[in-house]
Amino acid sequence: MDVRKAVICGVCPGGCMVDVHLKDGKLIDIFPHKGSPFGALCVRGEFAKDILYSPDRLKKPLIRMGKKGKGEFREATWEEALDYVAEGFMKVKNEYGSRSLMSHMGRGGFEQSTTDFMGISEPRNRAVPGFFAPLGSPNASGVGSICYNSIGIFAPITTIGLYGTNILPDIANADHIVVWGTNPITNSPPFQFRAILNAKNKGVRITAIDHYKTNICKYADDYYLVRSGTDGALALGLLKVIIDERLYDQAFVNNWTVGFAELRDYINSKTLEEWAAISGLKAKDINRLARQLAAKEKTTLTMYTGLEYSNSGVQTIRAIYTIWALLGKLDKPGCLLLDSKVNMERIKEIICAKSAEEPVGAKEYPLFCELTQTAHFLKFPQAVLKDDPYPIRGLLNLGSSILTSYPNTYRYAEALSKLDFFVVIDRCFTEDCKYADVVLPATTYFEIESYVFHGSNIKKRERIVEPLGEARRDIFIIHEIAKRLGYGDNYPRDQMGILERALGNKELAEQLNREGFIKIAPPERIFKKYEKGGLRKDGKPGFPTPSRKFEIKSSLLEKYGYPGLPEYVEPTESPLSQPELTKTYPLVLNTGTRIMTSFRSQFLNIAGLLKIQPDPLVWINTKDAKKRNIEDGDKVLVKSPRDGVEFVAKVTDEMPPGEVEVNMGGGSSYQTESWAKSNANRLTDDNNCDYISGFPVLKALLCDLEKL
Ligand SMILES: Nc1nc2c(c(=O)[nH]1)N[C@H]1C(S)=C(S)[C@@H](COP(=O)(O)OP(=O)(O)OC[C@H]3O[C@@H](n4cnc5c(=O)[nH]c(N)nc54)[C@H](O)[C@@H]3O)O[C@H]1N2
Ligand SMILES: Nc1nc2c(c(=O)[nH]1)N[C@H]1C(S)=C(S)[C@@H](COP(=O)(O)OP(=O)(O)OC[C@H]3O[C@@H](n4cnc5c(=O)[nH]c(N)nc54)[C@H](O)[C@@H]3O)O[C@H]1N2
Ligand code: SF4
Ligand SMILES: [Mo]
Repeated sequence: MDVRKAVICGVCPGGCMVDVHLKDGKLIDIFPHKGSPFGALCVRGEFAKDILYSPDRLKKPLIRMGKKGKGEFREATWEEALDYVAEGFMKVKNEYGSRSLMSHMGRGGFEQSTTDFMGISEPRNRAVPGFFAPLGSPNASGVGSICYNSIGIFAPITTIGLYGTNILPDIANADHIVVWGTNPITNSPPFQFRAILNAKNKGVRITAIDHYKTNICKYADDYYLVRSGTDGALALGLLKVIIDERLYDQAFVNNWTVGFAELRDYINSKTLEEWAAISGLKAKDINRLARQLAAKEKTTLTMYTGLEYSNSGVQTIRAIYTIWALLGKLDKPGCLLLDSKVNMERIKEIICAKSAEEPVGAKEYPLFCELTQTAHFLKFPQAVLKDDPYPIRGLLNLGSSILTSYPNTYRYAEALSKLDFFVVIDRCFTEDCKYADVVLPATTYFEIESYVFHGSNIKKRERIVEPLGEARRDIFIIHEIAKRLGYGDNYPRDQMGILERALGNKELAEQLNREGFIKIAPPERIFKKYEKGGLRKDGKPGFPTPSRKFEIKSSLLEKYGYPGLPEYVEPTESPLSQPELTKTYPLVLNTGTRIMTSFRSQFLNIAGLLKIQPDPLVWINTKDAKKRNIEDGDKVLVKSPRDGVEFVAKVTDEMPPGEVEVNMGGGSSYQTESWAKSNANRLTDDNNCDYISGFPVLKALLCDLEKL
């Protein structure tokens, strides 16, 4: 038995440190590496060997033989497949122009080096600004069209001037932790939950805000259940109490904010009872929560996807930041810490043409395209099917299962089927692959050497096993395609090249390669930097916004024609906005809360994990179920105005009356039968989006249930 200690888990990008047992070069078992704060193992990690050796893994390049959608392919050599890929894309370029080429990267591109060299969701100065940029296409896109950017870019940049990654909950020093629209228990990696657990053991108060009683609600001292998609109204109700009761930090408001008076006027357009009624809470609960937020000096906040998928998700998140600002809880110990990250140097010149064209989606979501410098993938179908704003004809998709992840599956399937040339790089034969011209097999992280960041430290990722079949590392596949298109040098071609470019210099790269670990002491923490300088590039005091203030009223949003204040918008498909439709679809449909056993569409073919949760579930309240004659474990049809999809009922009072929650991720034929037929995104709508981010409203729609 070969035992390897303190290596990085290779199942997901989480970066947990584990010990592995190997025999004859094969992974046998995996354990958490005790003693390290990053030594964790989630339930999926426990099934690492089944995931690594899953018979569903792609092992050879495939070239399509039959009609699109049929799934008939032949195996090819890498040389043949890569030449064919380059030819296919060049043909599209020659026929329709460079702008007709698009790239898209999903969750499967989150291995650190893939993200660093292909990543686009945040301006990183190591990455090429889009795979087809050197040919002159502005159309790089990614899963940031549907995840993270509202919380990571749009809300924080328009309010505080920083990226979300630079606004950190100081969980270790807090007296009160608010967990809002996120579930650190199921969401992996498990580090944040551990920190919360430690805090709880020290007696720190935990408050959770969700749309149903999740397991983090059960851990919390208090929890509040809102009607899906209405957190904006709750936040404004809290702000009303904070302002009416003068709980705010007067000096901070005077010196460091713009828009306070306008916000107060806007909030007073409704009574507290009215704000409360919209969100499904009582005025006295909002009053109590506001007082609790103000009471403790060290109140911190963690929030995420539960807030991103409503019609005003960006404004909701801005309203929540405003609560912390008014309470004077920014950049103080135990509160929300602010950082200004210094980008690493770029050591390699990137070949890149600046396109004169606007990317797809710039017309509808100009701020999205400006701040991310990418195309909006929600507008991909219309570009293919309607040539709007111009035709997209070629797509390179790395690590995304588009047909299970994007709303209105049929429309995306139609778009994929109409492409002239479509290439998929994945580990499994997803539903998307059926429409591909070429499918290229990617390695798991167990099969590659790389690096991960643990706080400010850098750890080398060791190769644990040799690549399966002919699978190759993503960034090398990308290098090979780029080489054939004339710009291979944009991407590293070997391990040292990766490390040198990633770390910004040769010495660090050699050190990491030699020692496996580089400790970099974080800079000494300075608090209240808005008073002293340290947040802005010019070194002056203030926030890095145009006004130098915390912008309750955002000048950037106004510049783009959006309301500057964090105004509330009722979900456009809700019992309040559509009473007629509600007669046919009386339940609020929420989709996609994380489950521990899957990772979006992934692992729904792994027997051990499926034992824990075999079927895709729809959670429904006991009374709502009884009305429909539904019992726990029944097969039911979930019907939305778009389609009907089969799920298995979980009848429980943990789901409040009037709300349901369905699991997402199903819909690929390599998954087990019950998941393969249950694609939640057949129920969702690609035309119902947050007006700023263009994120689809995946968590505030209408539906009904029928027993099958
Ligand atoms: N209705 C509804 N829809 C949703 C959501 C929701 O809550 N509700 N959530 C949204 C969110 S938050 C997100 S992030 C998106 C996720 O959208 P996707 O990015 O499509 O996420 P996954 O389903 O995880 O698909 C990842 C794909 O990458 C492959 N893969 C994994 N690792 C690698 C790798 O190292 N290399 C390569 N080449 N491929 C790899 C996997 O096999 C899988 O096919 O879905 C969104 N869609
Ligand atoms: N095990 C596992 N881990 C994952 C993933 C996975 O698929 N599986 N996906 C990864 C991805 S792509 C992402 S983006 C992150 C996301 O990480 P999280 O955002 O933490 O994901 P969830 O656990 O779904 O937590 C979202 C919470 O918001 C709640 N919620 C839904 N609608 C509303 C609402 O209207 N208001 C409020 N207040 N709450 C609401 C949901 O019930 C849920 O409890 O997790 C990552 N980690
Ligand atoms: S979260 Fe789970 S699967 Fe991901 S790296 Fe950590 S242990 Fe592995
Ligand atoms: Mo996500």
